[in-house]
Amino acid sequence: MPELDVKQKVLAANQAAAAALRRTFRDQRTLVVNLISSPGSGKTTLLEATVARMKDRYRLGGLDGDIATERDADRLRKAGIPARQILTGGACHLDARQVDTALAEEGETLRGLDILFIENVGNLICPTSYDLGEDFKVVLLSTAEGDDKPFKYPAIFARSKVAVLTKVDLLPHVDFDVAAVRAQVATLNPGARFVELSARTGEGMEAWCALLAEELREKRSKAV
Ligand SMILES: Nc1nc2c(ncn2[C@@H]2O[C@H](COP(=O)(O)OP(=O)(O)O)[C@@H](O)[C@H]2O)c(=O)[nH]1
Ligand SMILES: [Mg+2]
Repeated sequence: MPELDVKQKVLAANQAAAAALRRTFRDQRTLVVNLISSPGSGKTTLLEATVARMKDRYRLGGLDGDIATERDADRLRKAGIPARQILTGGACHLDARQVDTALAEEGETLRGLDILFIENVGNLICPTSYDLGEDFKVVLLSTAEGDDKPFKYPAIFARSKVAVLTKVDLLPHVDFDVAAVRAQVATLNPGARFVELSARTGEGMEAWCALLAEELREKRSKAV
């Protein structure tokens, strides 16, 4: 079978599994956020800071995709929420079946949450094509990574509802043109929300948490 056909079959199977997950999340009234970025952009740190601000008011949980180690799920558990690590067996992205299996194995603790965060495997390429049944994707870019990345990795910026610029506390120390990044994101995805924050100083965290709360409210107001 030609390689292209194989890839299309894999993606079609993933799409079916994602559609089933999306129905489950709708029935459970859970907002699901798929976080995607390069390794080290600050996904887990942002989740830790988010948990610290939101866990008293919302039931939160996490799934963490990685090639190796339980480190990220451990960090989220330490932050005070249920979390499960998914080891992908070398794959550079999570797929919907892995999410389904992890949720089934975890059982009650990740069921019926207000918000489920899925931290994808770190890179800006493979996770782009794999729907996980999420409500929306969030792409993160840190100020340490260079301000040319949206145009270099256009698909993920085009498909993410929210773009988060992380580590803004480092701006005085790096050459990074925030306006240029905003302009690239606006070109690729005119409707995208753009959030600038630092999980370290807390700057921008209120706006990020408010965005999540608003998305949850909106999902629930639409649910029948
Ligand atoms: N200065 C600064 N460092 C941060 C910030 N957020 C994360 N980091 C650091 O960036 C590194 C990678 O963060 P991590 O959350 O593990 O990234 P992940 O691989 O995307 O999950 C760690 O050393 C964090 O302490 C931030 O807002 N400011
Ligand atoms: Mg991480």
